[in-house]
Amino acid sequence: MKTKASANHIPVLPEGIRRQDVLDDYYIGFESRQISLLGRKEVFAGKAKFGIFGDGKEVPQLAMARVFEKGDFRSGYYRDQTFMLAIGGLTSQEFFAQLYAHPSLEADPSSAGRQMSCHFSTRFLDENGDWKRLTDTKNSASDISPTAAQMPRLLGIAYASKLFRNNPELKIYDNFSINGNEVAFGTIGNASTSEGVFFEAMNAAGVLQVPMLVSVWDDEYGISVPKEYHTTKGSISEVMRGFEPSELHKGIKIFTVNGWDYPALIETYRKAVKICREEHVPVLFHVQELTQPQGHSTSGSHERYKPKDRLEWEKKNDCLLKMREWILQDGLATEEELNELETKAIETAKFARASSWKAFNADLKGDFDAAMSLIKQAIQTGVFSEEFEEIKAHLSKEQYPVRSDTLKAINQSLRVLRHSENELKNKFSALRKSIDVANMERYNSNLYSRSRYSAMKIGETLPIYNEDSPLKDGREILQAFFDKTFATNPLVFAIGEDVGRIGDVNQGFAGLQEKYGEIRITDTGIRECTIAGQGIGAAMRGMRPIVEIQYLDYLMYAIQILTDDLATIQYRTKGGQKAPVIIRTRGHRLEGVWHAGSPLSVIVNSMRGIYILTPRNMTKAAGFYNTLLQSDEPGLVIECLNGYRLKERLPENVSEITVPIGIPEIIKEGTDITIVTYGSMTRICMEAARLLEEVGISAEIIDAQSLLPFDIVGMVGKSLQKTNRIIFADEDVPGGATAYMMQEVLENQGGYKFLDAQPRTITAHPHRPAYASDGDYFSKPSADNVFDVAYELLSDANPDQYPPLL
Ligand SMILES: Cc1ncc(C[n+]2csc(CCOP(=O)(O)OP(=O)(O)O)c2C)c(N)n1
Ligand SMILES: [Mg+2]
Repeated sequence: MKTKASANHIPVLPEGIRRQDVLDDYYIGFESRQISLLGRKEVFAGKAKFGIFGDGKEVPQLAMARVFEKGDFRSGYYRDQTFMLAIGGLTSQEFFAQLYAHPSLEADPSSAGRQMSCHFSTRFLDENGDWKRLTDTKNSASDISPTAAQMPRLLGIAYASKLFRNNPELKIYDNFSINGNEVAFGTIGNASTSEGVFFEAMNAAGVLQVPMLVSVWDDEYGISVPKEYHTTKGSISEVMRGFEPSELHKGIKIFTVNGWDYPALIETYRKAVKICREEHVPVLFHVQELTQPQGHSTSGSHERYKPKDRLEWEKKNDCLLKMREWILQDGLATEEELNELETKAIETAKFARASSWKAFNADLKGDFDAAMSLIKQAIQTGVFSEEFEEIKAHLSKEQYPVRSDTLKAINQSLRVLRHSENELKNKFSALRKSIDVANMERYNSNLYSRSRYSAMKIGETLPIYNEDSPLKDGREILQAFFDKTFATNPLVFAIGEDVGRIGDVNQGFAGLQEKYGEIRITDTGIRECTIAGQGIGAAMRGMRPIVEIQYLDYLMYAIQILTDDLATIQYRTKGGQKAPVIIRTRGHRLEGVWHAGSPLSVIVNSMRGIYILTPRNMTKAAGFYNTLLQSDEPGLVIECLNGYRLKERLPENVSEITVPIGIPEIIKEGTDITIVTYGSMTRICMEAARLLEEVGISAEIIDAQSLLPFDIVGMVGKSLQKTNRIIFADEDVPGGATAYMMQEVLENQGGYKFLDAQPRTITAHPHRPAYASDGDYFSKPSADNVFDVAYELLSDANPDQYPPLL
């Protein structure tokens, strides 16, 4: 190997790349490798819990960073630390802070210690929750761990560029986009391309023709499983050939390049990004021959499963090593110069580790010292000194004490002092309370928006009617609302199956595509997961998407992305990113096994972080849509499938009404029993109340309206205090959302104190609903069922007045 440039050798560098650029890149790559090596050691030394790093993927990321411009977005996965270092979106200190789980935004701006190592993000929002100028920064959406789950939102990020380019009304939003020039860069591991959602997103990108550039880091493995188990023909670019553009059709452009070939990577990325940025042609960029020098993660060692020859090959073909060889061969630097540069990178990495560790521990120390000082004071009092010596010894023996160790010692102290009434106990108690408050902020805050746009801050604007307010079909109320919304807010767009040409299957968008154009109300393929993702990604760039899932039953296809990505965005970035997308769907009662679903427990329990709203009619639905649109938060609105043709009066102010979130409504007052329900069941319960009235039982019917959050004002508890009997009724499975509501009322609202009878639930049968009218009657709760349960409760209390029916 040549170690020195010969006097007349002219290195062949990609155009516009100077020698110093190459050396700067090599430096970043080498520093990145060092932090990976040190990171693994930190885990084995017990200073961090788990590590997954980007070693072996450095060189292609340096090349990708060279074509990544301000305003662009990354939506990737845990291997991308080199890229993040190269774009200035990460420092080595921050890398270690996240590895240690330092719960501070200053230390770990990606997640404030909430995410495991190498889950990156940049901050889109300022400390007030307002958008920053995203066109002035290099942006990264916040990573999540489920393989390929970066793909749905990636599609939406790319789709936003298309909207900004093609909708002239959006040109004013130059804080979000400059004429849609922004490229959405995706990264994904070779094995993760086997996930269905990868293909779903790629197909959608090909259909939509959006600037989405997906790099596949192919190291031929997915943990221990080699490529022949993952991918047909062992190559994702081969598999995708049919997506390539032809003379007749647009498609996805495919590039392949070896991951150790720095100049080829630079040139190929340039070509790829040009067509992607200028022409909005999606790209698959298959980077081959990559390695994993340290194996998959700190959980195991790859020597266990990789054959010897593969391990040997990986050593020789390490991309950084190959880059080094190329630098020397092309005479861009001497061996000595590279050694010097490497020594500096090693020192920088070590310094980063040391300073991060110091900062992490300095933050812990306050609580630790305060607890230790109280424990020592306790020992000095001579009372329980043996117990306190033990607590002290226990806490002192921790090599790297963390916050929970301190808290365990305080809690143990409080248990020892449980019978004492002295200053010391008060001090322990005060310390525990102050630490609890601080830790709530560190670990439990930001599930929802804390900005001034929080949906919880939006009050009620009631509908206004006059004598002439016309009676309309429910669908027409919605249509009138959406019409005004599209007219006044250019950021709003709607996508979904059948929403465009026919104005959705129930006509809520009827005529609106014709009026506002295909760019505003757009039909999509049948792909619920990426419909949701398309909304998530676009909302992360300032748009206000309404994404439609045709029937609630098919939300199942999108639940993964809603629960893993959308529901966690605010939390996992500690308020650094948001995606105020509205998911519109329709459910509850109609017909049969897959058009009458009401799986609210699945939804409520998987989507904390998203508002779950169940309006009983279309006026309420319009009010909820408006509340969400005025806020900066995501919500799922479930319209009643059987409500589109029911008559409602059209309010004068249909575009202004808002329904507050978390506030139920008493839709019928009563004194004997409280019945809490929502959605289509409200009409059933009202019918039951009429039947009950006939036999002299006065039922109070409460429409919860909003399940997440549920009754934040304690209205149900107050009703129970009056009636002393309660039924929770819905169409979910037994133990589903009725159990959730019951827990809210009996436990959180203290409702158990007011019960004079067993609290009851009325639900559907545990199976899916059978078809047709009888199928519905015998599967879902009817007014007869509600009557029976309410009557039984009254009969138990007063059999003379209410003799048993059966
Ligand atoms: C949905 C899901 N299934 C399984 C896992 C566990 N897992 C984490 S990484 C990984 C392998 C990914 O391999 P690849 O996509 O090739 O990326 P690489 O780690 O090789 O860069 C698996 C199975 C996961 N995170 N998510
Ligand atoms: Mg792999």
